[in-house]
Amino acid sequence: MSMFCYQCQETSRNIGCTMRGVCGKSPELCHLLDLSIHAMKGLAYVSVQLLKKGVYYPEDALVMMGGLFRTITNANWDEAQIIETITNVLALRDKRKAELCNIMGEECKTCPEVVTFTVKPEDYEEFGKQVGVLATENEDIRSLRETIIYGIKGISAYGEHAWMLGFTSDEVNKFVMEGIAATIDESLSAEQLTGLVIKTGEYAVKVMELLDRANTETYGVPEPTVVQLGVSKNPGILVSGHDLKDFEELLQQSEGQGVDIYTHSEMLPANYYPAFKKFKHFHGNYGSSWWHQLEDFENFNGPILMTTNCIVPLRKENTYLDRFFTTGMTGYPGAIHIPERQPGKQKDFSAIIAKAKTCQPPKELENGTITGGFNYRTVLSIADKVVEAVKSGAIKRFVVMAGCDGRMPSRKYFTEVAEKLPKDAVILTAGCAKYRYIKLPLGDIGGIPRVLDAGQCNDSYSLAVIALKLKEAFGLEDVNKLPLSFDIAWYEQKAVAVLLALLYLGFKNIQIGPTLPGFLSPNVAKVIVDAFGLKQTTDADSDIAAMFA
Ligand code: SF4
Ligand code: SF3
Repeated sequence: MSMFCYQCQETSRNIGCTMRGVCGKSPELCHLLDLSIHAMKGLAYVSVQLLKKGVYYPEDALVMMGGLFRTITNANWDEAQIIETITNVLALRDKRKAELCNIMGEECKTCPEVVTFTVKPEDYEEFGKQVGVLATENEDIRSLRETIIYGIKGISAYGEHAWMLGFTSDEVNKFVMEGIAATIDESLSAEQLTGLVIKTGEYAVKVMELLDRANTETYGVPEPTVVQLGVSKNPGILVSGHDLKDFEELLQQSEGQGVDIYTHSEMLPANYYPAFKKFKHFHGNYGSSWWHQLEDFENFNGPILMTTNCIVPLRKENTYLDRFFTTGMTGYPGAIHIPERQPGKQKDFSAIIAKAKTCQPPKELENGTITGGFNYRTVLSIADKVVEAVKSGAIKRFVVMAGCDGRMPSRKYFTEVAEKLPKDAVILTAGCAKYRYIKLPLGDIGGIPRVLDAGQCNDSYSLAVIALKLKEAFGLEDVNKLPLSFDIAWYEQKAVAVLLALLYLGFKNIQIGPTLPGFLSPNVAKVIVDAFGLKQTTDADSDIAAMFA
């Protein structure tokens, strides 16, 4: 075994990647990422001890959130950036530890290994081999700890986005510290860790609510929008990932430069925000979900800006490395990395704009449209119409099909479900899972589109709010009495945060696929299945029949 990773849905045999990641992750990168998480645990431990003494550094939470965000599947492939993260986190850990020792004085006797180890950068990779996932021997404890860590990775990603817009929450920040520190606490039982898994869901709800507020207060409430999929005659810049602040600054800096801006994959929902619509050179969306990027980026001809995951490693025949840009928590060896913004200033996107001017316009892939922009505030503004449609029988069921897309052929299931659902069913979606059906002509029910796209994966929060408000509108005690089913596609760790959020909110009988998470041990899976009725998807016909039974 050269490495071990089982954090995503595509993990080898649904057990773990042990030689090389199915995603392409090398053992070397895996060990560095493992060490970066280990370093973060040390910082979290010291932070929690300081919290107990009334000392709190919110900026340390941002360091942790950024560091954890970098470890999400397909976020960062650049070993140099991970080495820098480890060095910085260890230095911060030591600085805070010195302060803690000062405060504790005689009281301070023992520190766990995560706080005391020292390692030189040239030994990081070797050291990382000892501190990975399998360092926890008991498979159930390991499963619970990793579920908490993956959920917190998702929380960190969303928390970091909100932070970039000037929105932060002390309770979320402190939970990130406490949650990560809990994963090295040997005194916690399986039962206590299970409680923490659900608590992670509680904080996933809080951070998604925070990010929803950050996005809508900064850029306005997303509006129902018809997004163009064709191309213009100008050279373009293609923006992927989830970071709206990057998108805004690029739009501002590229205005009037003869360059058009396009969204890709999870950046599609930028089209729905009023603040971005006013830019005439914002052309529309190009291509499909993340795993199509090798072809999409090749055909685009112009530069690509990756603001977050998912980055797919380039193949030998891909020629776009010289027009491939990363920023924020993403990185890719050989790509041009746009540095962080300095206080009070924007990021400098001049290099990518200059590159675009030397490129050919994009090759047209298609020429249709996508409709989306159904934030909960918009849907609730027509709540009377929706309730009436349910009461009259025009809408028989809502099916939440949010989440991630992925490469596995078995994911055709989600297209099939969308196609085969009875015409009186409405699909509520968010995240890049939507690309499996958003371009299908599924029609509408009395003017209500049959696919309501709320936005990015974090906007799954909007779908949960819609469900909870419908529960009120129908005067129901239990949200599970609504004509509502969940058929969730998952891939990376933000989807884990979303799933835990839904469980925390009390939604039962959620179906996820194409597999149950490989990181759930049989015992842990049984606890979750028994308590929440969590199920794995089967085949489209049987699952639809079960939803409508
Ligand atoms: Fe395997 Fe997924 Fe980990 Fe990549 S992120 S190494 S595919 S489990
Ligand atoms: Fe997609 Fe990577 Fe998860 Fe934000 S872009 S949903 S997989």
